[in-house]
Amino acid sequence: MAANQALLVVDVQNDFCPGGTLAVPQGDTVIPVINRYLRFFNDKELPIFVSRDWHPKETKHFKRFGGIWPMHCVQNTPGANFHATLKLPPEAVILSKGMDPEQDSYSAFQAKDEEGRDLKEILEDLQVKHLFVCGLATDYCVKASVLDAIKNGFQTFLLLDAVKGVNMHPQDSRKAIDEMNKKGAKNITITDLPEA
Ligand code: VGL
Ligand code: ZN
Repeated sequence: MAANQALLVVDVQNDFCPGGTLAVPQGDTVIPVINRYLRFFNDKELPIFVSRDWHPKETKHFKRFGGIWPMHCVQNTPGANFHATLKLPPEAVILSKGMDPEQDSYSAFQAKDEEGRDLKEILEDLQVKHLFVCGLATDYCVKASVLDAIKNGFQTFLLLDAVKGVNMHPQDSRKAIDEMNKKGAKNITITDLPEA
């Protein structure tokens, strides 16, 4: 693999896993596969980004304040922690999003690192050209992140065996994948990686 590739792991947080307040059905079942991608990229010293939903207690994103979602991923609560079985290497860059109480922000391209830099800036700095995306949820944050990656000119790969959707309507994930593919995302699975 060429050096201009990076991995983006979207929102693998307790509240999106079984037992959480906005559980993605079987959301935790993709974590072992995500860990294999993490190991693969880390072994090759390729950059790894992990986004997290990081909401204030009061935000228009939540039902109580006019949005569509139950409370989830409130800053500094256990629900906002990365799932305990996710094996994040210390080099992984954490990007937080959803802090603005006035708006929904689903895309990791709306997220910022500790220094306030956004994903696009960092990827361009590192001369990343190919972005590999996995995580939760297929039909929301993964979709928004993949579509933004394409818009921003990155060749974008959807890691099909390492995503799961909310499926408020039963076909939502299927439709999201179709839309990502139509816009140019390529589907791959772990066996497509060399020597994975
Ligand atoms: C997400 C719904 C609400 C996600 C975040 O990470 O996909 N979904 N907030
Ligand atoms: Zn959210």
